[in-house]
This record gives sequence, structure tokens and C-alpha cells, in this order.
Amino acid sequence: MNYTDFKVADDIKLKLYKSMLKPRMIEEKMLILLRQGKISKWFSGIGQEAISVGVTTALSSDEYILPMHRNLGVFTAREIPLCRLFAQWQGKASGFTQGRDRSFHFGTQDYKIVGMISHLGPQLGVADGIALAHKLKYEKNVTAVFTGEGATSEGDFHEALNVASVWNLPVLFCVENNGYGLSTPTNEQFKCEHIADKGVGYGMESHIIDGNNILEVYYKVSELVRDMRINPRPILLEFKTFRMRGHEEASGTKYVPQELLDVWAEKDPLENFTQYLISERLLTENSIATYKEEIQVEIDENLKLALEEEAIIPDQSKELSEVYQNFDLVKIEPGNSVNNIRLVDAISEGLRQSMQKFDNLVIMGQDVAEYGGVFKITEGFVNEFGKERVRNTPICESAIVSAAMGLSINGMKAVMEMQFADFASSGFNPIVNYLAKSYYRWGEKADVVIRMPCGGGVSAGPFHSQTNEAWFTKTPGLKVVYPAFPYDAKGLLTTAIEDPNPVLFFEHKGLYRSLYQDVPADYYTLPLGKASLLKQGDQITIVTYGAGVHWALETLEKNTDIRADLLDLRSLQPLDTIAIYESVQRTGKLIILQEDSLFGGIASDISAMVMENCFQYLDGPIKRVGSLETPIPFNTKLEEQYLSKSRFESELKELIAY
Ligand SMILES: Cc1ncc(C[n+]2csc(CCOP(=O)(O)OP(=O)(O)O)c2C)c(N)n1
Repeated sequence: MNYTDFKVADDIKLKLYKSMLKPRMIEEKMLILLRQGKISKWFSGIGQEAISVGVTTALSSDEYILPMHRNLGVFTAREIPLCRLFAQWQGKASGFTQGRDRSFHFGTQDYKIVGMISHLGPQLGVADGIALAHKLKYEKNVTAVFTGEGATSEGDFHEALNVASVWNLPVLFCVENNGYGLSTPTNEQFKCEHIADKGVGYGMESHIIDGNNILEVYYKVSELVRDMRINPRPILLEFKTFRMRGHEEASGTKYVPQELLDVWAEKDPLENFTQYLISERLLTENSIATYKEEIQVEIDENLKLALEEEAIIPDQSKELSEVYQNFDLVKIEPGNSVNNIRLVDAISEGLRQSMQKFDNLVIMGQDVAEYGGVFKITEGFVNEFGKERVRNTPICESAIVSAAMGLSINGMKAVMEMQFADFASSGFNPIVNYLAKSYYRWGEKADVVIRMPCGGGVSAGPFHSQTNEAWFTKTPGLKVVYPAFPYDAKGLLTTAIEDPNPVLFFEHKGLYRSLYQDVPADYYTLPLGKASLLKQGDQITIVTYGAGVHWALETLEKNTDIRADLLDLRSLQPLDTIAIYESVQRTGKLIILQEDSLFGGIASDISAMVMENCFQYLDGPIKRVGSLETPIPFNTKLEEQYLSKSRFESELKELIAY
């Protein structure tokens, strides 16, 4: 192995040696503990330590690193107390996730490490967001993100590299090409010779580095990041290395030819570097023994602490109270001056005033800049706030949701406009797995609002008409807001932006331009989770939201003899169950109207909750009215037939007559 080409000071060489020795020794210990059933799964990084250690040492401690499951060396090189690492792997309370997630699935702001989620790819986009925040704050920091070569097949890899390149973000994409995915060799994973070759396609500088040569890794990465700080740009690095053990310990290496293991065993990064340092007289048998002893003492002491720590005693209220970051809304009352405006104007106004209030707020979305978004909600924003804060994005929902998360991690706020709510499916993974679970897993908020232009009645067919709130109300950790009026839309949007938790903000397209309301001109907020009682009556309770509110209002205007409570939920998560129960207790009957197809929607859950909590007050069966169990069709007549609107009146009358 060639070490002589890389000029590195002797003290750094020794530091690199010790930094590689430590994860190797920890792993050897963990493999024993694993066999004893004292820790859960283990993903070995033996033979790959030079990459984690070299990259981490080349970065400064205030630069974020987003490691993977084989990057123990990142954590140890950042000098995380080992007792906390061990407690994490044992699912103990002093671990970084309090037993809520395993292995390396955690982050820590104290050490500027943002751990992976199991889905591998999304963190590449998160790195983009972190780097973007640095850029917007004029900080000259590089962000390093790791991935295996297998995960480069995920769309997230492509999206994140493309965004980083188009936005010129200082992200170091570190691909550890260790020969295999779980068991899949590289020739079944991708067709090009080197992953680094892909850099050309993204207009991105790329390099191949011998990932088993610690001096090469450290030297080259140091040079590159020095330059990236002055001249911000993304760089793709392919580290050639090999996975010496199974994907995780239980899966073994049977499918790996022995010759390959033998060849790569010769290239062991620690073994070779040790020999080199001995030949350079920087190490002796004695000093090696001393270093090993020091590390062994550190491991043993910390392991003792972790093993002695009591097992977690489950506390339901603690778990339930730590899904969302606590947020005390400072209610800002609306002023007296009002304008009679449409829903679309109210949302635009709320967004504009939030941009004025929070100078760390960034809007991202397709065509949101000069074009003003397809619904013109951000029209004129570029002139007022500039292109850095009102960002057109490539068509890559997953990377942008992830980038929004990254902005939040690095101290900013993000609003992302889904061009249509339907397209949230292309960013679904980071929404439900990253944003939703982050606070619960490691206490990191996701200060992100995703605006969701949604809904039918506009003859736009199956992919531009869905109202897909139920995809998200299902997922703990997300808030879901769904206003039906301009006044509510503005006040709820400003609150959603103030709230540090991830909020899906549904905006019904059919309501955008079809109704006007007096809306306070100044900034104000409205609390989430409070339904609005639009009409009061003693005969029946109608619970609905979004366009359903207007369908119910029309029905009541037509049938003036019906005396109904009409409850507009406004927010689905949190849900105002108290308002629902109070009304049902007064009227004794409940009909729930939703625009979405019936099965698995919010109506079903409200129905079940009322049955469980108000059964004794009910004078009839609860009725759910939803749209047909088909995709939403394009043809106007077919769409009318599909939508629950067409059946609501008769169902309402039937229940009243019961
Ligand atoms: C979206 C997703 N698909 C599949 C898996 C299962 N899985 C976990 S790691 C892995 C292999 C990853 O290979 P690579 O990216 O090369 O990293 P390595 O494990 O080799 O370091 C697979 C298939 C997963 N966790 N997430």
C-alpha cells in the first residue's frame, strides 16, 4: 500500500492510527456481546475503518456528517462517550434514542452527526438541506454524507446528487464501494465501471480513492474540503474497499468467493498502516500495546456503565408525549383591518407574512420562483425575498422533502409546495419515515410544512384530484391541517409554519378561487386541533372538513328544516375529539362526510371513536359518507358519481329519519 505519496504530519498519523484502532477494538468486543445476546444486530465495518476515520478527521468538528450503518469510526472519531454508544445498542435510556431505535439509527446535534434511517437513501437529500442552510447563512462548512454502493441504485441518490449539483451545494458524497449490497455483487447493482463515473452525468467533480489507505483518504479529503469551503460545490467520492464480514452478523459471507476475501485481507487498512508506522518508527510493539490497553480500559469502563444501567421501564405517557416537540403557540389576534379575499390569496398572504416574520424560512417547490407556482400562490415572492429563499426545485419530491429536513436540522424553517398533493407519493418515504419519526427517535424536530394542493371536482383525473390526507393521518409524528375557508387557511398556515413539527397543509384546489371571505390583513395565528362549529342544531351532528364543509352548507341551505350541528374539523391531526363528542352528546346522531374514498379514511376512525366514547348518547347508527372505492375519474359525470357529495343529502335525510 502506498503511504509515501501523502504528506501527513507524524502526530496526525498517530491520531489516525488510534482512531482506526478504537472502532476495530470496539467491534471485536461487540461481536462477543452479540453472541451473548447483549446487543441486537451488528453491521460490521471491519476493513472499512479508514474511510470513516479519514473523512471525519479531515472535517472540522462543526461540520455535519451523515454516516451509515458501517461507520462506527465516524462516531468514535467524533469522540462520542462510549457509554452512550453502548447504551444505544442495548436499547437503554441513556442511549441516543432512549430505546426507541436501534444500532446507528440516531443523530446528535452535540457531535454534529445525523444518523441514517433504514431506508438508506433519504439522508443524501438531508445532507443537501444541511449544506443549503450553511450556504444561506454564509457559513463555509462542508457536509459529508455516506452511502454504500448498493444504495446508489435508489432514486434518492440520483435526486440528491442532482439537487446538490444544480444548487452548487458543498456536499461531499462518500460512496463506500465494498463489493456487495446485502448479498448482491456490484455487477448486479449497476452497469458502469466505477460509481465515480456517474459524476459526469451530474456535472459533478468525482474521484476514486483507495478506501483502505488511511493516508490517501485523509490527505485527499482534507485537500478537497479545504477547497470546497472556499469554492462551494458538491463532490462525489468513490472509496474502493471491501466488506470483510456478513452484511450483518447473522447473514454470513457464504456467497463471497474466498479468493476475494483473501485478497482484501491482505489490504486490511489497520494492519497495513500499523506496519507502515512501525517501519517509520512511529510505533513500536510497546507503544502499540499501550494504546491498545488504553482503549481496552475505555471500552471496559464504559461497557460496565452501560451494562449496569437499568433496563427501561416503559412509561406510556412519556412515549405518547414525545412524538411531537412541545409547542406553545403564542396566539396573535387578528387586527381590525380586513380584505375580502379568496382562499388562494389568504394562503399567499399567510405565506408572505411568514416569510417577512421568519428570515430563516425558505420556500421550495417546482416552479415556485418567477412563475409563482402553478396556482400562483408565490407570485411576486422572488422579487420580495430573492431566489435563495424562494427556490425552484428540480422534479424530485423525495430529495426536496429530505432537504427540507436538512434545513430544519441546520436551524432553518422550510415550506415545500407539492405541485399537487398527488405527487406526495414521490416524496412519501421521507415524509412518513424521516420527518414523522425524527423527534420521537432522537429528539430532532422537523420544522417543515408541506403544502398540499388537493381535491376533486375539477375534472383533473386520478393523478391531479386526490385528497390523500389519510395517507398521513395514519402516521404518528405528522400534523395534518385541512382548512375550508380563507380566514382559517391564513391563520392555520402561519401557525403551521411557527410549529416546529412537520405539518401537511391541505389546500383544496376547488376552493382556491371559488369563495371569498373577510380576512384580517395583518399576521395572525389560529390554534391547530380546534374544530369550528359553523351551525348549531339539535337534530344531528355533521362532521366534515375541506370541500365537504361547503357541500354540507349547500345541503343545509337547501333543506332549511334540518337542524344540524355542522362541525368543520379544520385540523385532522391533532383532532378535536372533544368538540365532536360534545356535539354528538347534544344531538344523539352523527354523520361524517369525507371527500376521499370511504375505506380507511378519517370518517372511519371518528366513527369508531364516537362508538367507543359516546355510545350511550347515540340514537341511531353512525353514518360515514365517502367517495366510491375507485380511483377518482376524469370525466365530469363519472367524477360526480364518484364523489360523496352526490350521496350526502339522501344519507343525511335517511339518518335523521331513523
Ligand atoms: C429501501 C431499503 N431497501 C432495502 C433495504 C435492506 N437493506 C439494508 S442494507 C442493504 C444493503 C445495502 O448495501 P450498500 O448500500 O452497498 O451498503 P453496505 O451494507 O454494503 O455497506 C439492504 C438491501 C433497506 N434497508 N432499505
